[in-house]
Amino acid sequence: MPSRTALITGVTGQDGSYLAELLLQKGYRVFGLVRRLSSPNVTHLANIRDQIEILDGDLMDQVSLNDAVRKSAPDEVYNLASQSFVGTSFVQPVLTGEVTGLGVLRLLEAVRSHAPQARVYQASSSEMIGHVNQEPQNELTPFHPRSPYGCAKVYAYWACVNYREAYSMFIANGILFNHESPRRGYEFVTRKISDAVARIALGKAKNVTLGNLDAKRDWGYAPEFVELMWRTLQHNTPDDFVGATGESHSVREFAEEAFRAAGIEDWSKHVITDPKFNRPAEVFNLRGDASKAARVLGWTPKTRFKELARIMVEADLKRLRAASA
Ligand code: NAP
Ligand code: G4F
Repeated sequence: MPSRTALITGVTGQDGSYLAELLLQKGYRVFGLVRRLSSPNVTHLANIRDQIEILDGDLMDQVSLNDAVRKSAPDEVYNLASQSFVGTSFVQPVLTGEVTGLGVLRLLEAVRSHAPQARVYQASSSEMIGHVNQEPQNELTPFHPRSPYGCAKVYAYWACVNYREAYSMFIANGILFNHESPRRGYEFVTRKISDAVARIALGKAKNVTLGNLDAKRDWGYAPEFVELMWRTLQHNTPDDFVGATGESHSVREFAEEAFRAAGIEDWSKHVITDPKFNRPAEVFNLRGDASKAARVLGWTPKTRFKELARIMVEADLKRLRAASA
């Protein structure tokens, strides 16, 4: 098969960088859309920077999206760019709506005009499900978003379904439950904990301050989720798939497991709570049912909860030790 071309938005992020690595291994020509920042944020691309082609662009800017799609002439487009932090979406709701919601429509328009045959993957979120009324949650669970981020993702999800139906484009949504890794941003709770645990274990910090310890999430391992994204676009018809592990654990349990991974048994001595980290509306409990992805795409996540906490803590210990060597 001749090599295929992919355009990844959000290539500098956690998922984008893992996906770029996966597609390069599969022989793809990979273009990455990168927005202009005063200091380039390419840490996660260090190992593959010379193998991918960077295009300047921003989900806020239609012209740059048109150009990026035209220049890359992609067979597959993976839209992983977004303002992805739920907490910030309460502080910057309009920006979140512009980027995470309307930005997707801009990209769809760019693809419709310049590469209508391209297959499109939209990284939708379990935050769309939000306030759950069903356990576990699958592709048919109704949406009840609880944040401006969740609302923006619902808009984007339906824009994708609409363009699929209206223009017969190949557009697929991944309804992705939380997935983490050593490349997770430091503001997300798992990485905040793994980084703090490593600092505490190395004597560089004493405590970590968190919000709601009772919130429960279905936490998977990001490199396995980008495999699901790829498989979704190889399927013969465009369809929407949940990505999840089927296991749900509280923030408290993650902290407990992370401290244990660093050899600290009494985790509660090091965890402080502060309501300033609580959200105006919380998603209390998520647990996904990814049986459709298993049945149709042959995708099943392997890394379980304890292993994930261990991977993240060990990576942060290694990073901090190297930094102080
Ligand atoms: P991430 O690490 O926060 O990466 C977000 C990416 O979006 C970064 O590359 C960022 O670029 C880029 N971006 C932000 N604003 C942009 C704009 N205006 N124009 C162009 N690019 C922009 O997120 P992630 O965890 O990899 O998640 C990937 C996607 O999956 C996101 O859409 C997220 O909402 C969705 N999702 C994630 C999860 C999860 O648990 N990780 C679950 C469900 C859905 P900079 O480097 O310049 O900031
Ligand atoms: O790690 P979080 O910030 O992730 P959240 O809100 O679940 O969103 C992530 O997963 C979504 C998929 O469901 C993605 F769409 C989204 O882009 C992002 O990747 O918070 C997880 C939970 C929340 O209930 C939060 O209230 O942890 C709770 N939490 C408790 N203390 C905290 C903290 N969250 C953060 N970030 N920081 C805390 O100190």
